[in-house]
Amino acid sequence: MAEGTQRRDETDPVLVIIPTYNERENLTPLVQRLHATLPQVDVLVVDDGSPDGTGELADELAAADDRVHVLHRTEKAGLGAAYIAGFHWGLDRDYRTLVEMDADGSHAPEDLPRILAALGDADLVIGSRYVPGGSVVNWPLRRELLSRGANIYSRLALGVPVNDMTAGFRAYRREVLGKLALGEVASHGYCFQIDLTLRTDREGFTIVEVPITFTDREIGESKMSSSIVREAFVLVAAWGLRRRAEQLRALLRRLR
Ligand SMILES: Nc1nc2c(ncn2[C@@H]2O[C@H](COP(=O)(O)OP(=O)(O)OP(=O)(O)O)[C@@H](O)[C@H]2O)c(=O)[nH]1
Ligand SMILES: [Mg+2]
Repeated sequence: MAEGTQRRDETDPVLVIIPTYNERENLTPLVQRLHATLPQVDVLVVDDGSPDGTGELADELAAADDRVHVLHRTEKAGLGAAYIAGFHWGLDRDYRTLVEMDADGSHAPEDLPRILAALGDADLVIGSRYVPGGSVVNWPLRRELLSRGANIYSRLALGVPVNDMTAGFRAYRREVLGKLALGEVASHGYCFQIDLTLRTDREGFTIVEVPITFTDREIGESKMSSSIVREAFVLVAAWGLRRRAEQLRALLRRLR
């Protein structure tokens, strides 16, 4: 664990950030499941003006429950921008832990207590599909190969010792997000997760992976697209080259 960060206490306030775009049918059961598992956590829904009325539904949930909050954004600007806005919202308040979770039911709220417990010895805990005990349920082979391939590629290019860098179920200590230059983050799709993992590692924070069971969405449409895959491919290559150049420069300095 990085110096200056305090150990997590069970009573530390937790904010679960859920980005939504057309998740009307998924949101209510997910929030219910979450609060059945962890009654004390707060939820922030970050909705990008979903045409299906997810934002209005989130407002109804918030009106009925003090633990639920909503951030409305005007247009679909990608997962990354939604999370950055959610992080700022949480950092402006007194939350000590900020959690990322998809709205589509792929991330089981029942796995969250183990993720939070692991934060006792780490600065970032990633709910991982690709460590022993982790698994993926109901994904078409093509989708799983894409995800596994993206992770192998990222690990080789970046040299970060994390097996599931694209994972979107994770818990950050506030100190980590406070230290990262969030204003500089420009990645949008799942590349955002790789981007933040790399930045967290570069700052010397401790990253731990906890196995989770990831289940493919049953309702609603995936927002995965070829442009999201392209973005990750190009940006990871650029970051990898920069990281290798930094390592080479450090080695040359030592040899001199
Ligand atoms: N606010 C906001 N949320 C988004 C945006 N794109 C995706 N999301 C949400 O981010 C989460 C992950 O999106 P998914 O469509 O499930 O994408 P994915 O998990 O990469 O793809 P699948 O594996 O096919 O589910 C879901 O809760 C989406 O509703 C966006 O542009 N804005
Ligand atoms: Mg999904």
